[in-house]
Amino acid sequence: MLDAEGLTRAVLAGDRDAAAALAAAALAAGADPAEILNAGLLPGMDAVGQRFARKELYLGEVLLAARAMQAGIAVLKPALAQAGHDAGPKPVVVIGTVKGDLHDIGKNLVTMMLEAGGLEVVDLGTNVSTDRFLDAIREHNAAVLGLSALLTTTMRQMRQTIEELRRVGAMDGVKTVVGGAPVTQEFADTIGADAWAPDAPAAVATIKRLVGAA
Ligand code: B12
Repeated sequence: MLDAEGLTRAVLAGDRDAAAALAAAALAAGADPAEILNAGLLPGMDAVGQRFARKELYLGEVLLAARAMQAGIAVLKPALAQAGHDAGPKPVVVIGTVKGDLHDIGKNLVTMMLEAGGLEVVDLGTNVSTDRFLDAIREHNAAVLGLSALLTTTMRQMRQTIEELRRVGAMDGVKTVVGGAPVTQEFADTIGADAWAPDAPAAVATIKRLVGAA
């Protein structure tokens, strides 16, 4: 059975063991992994964000909540990724959270869902410099570059990264997609990104459209 409220509470309480156990129990009972994520784990992180904004939580509590969320996601990962196993070469998406920014929960979700959607993803992690993006694009012959930013300050880094990669000629034939809570379509347009997506399912649809795989 899917105990969505229990999962939400586990994230809010920063209880890693409960988040993992409830996610595993829901999977074992046949619940849809996307439903476990969307109805159980994500509302917990939303509530954490709202309470942090109202100064009802300390940063340490947010970190614990993030760890609980990641423990739940780790349990779901194999089930979420199961769909992505067809044969043949897959377009490569290089993704990372831009320099100065350590938030990675949303980017990890996007990565997971892209893999589940049959794309190959090279995830560079967080605090990724333009040089590291450049090396990875070249090494893996990327079709798409995905940039994530959660801070209004690091959104600016997205522009710098895109401009620098274009300046050195690394972006010919490479599409850029940007995302993260403060990032909007309007911002994506102003920094010359090819696309923006508000969440992980939309990121999959958008990237598949860009690489002609939809
Ligand atoms: C968890 C969290 C943390 C954790 C991060 C843990 C981790 N491993 O990620 C910790 C505690 C470390 C942290 C630290 C900080 N944080 Co913080 N954090 C959050 C919080 C509560 C949740 C973020 C989250 O994970 N959301 C859940 C995920 C699933 O959503 P998401 O990231 O938006 O991702 C979805 C979409 O945006 C999209 N997406 C994401 N990336 C991409 C990429 C592409 C290519 C595409 C297409 C789509 C896409 O798809 C995702 C899935 O659906 C937010 C509040 C909030 N509501 O956003 C604050 C928040 C982002 N943090 C904030 C701040 C201020 C900080 C700190 C500066 C605090 C401090 N004083 O030190 C530090 C900065 C550290 C750093 N240098 O990065 C502020 C930012 C304010 C601002 N205007 O910039 C926020 C908004 C909180 C607030 N209300 O004040 N934080």
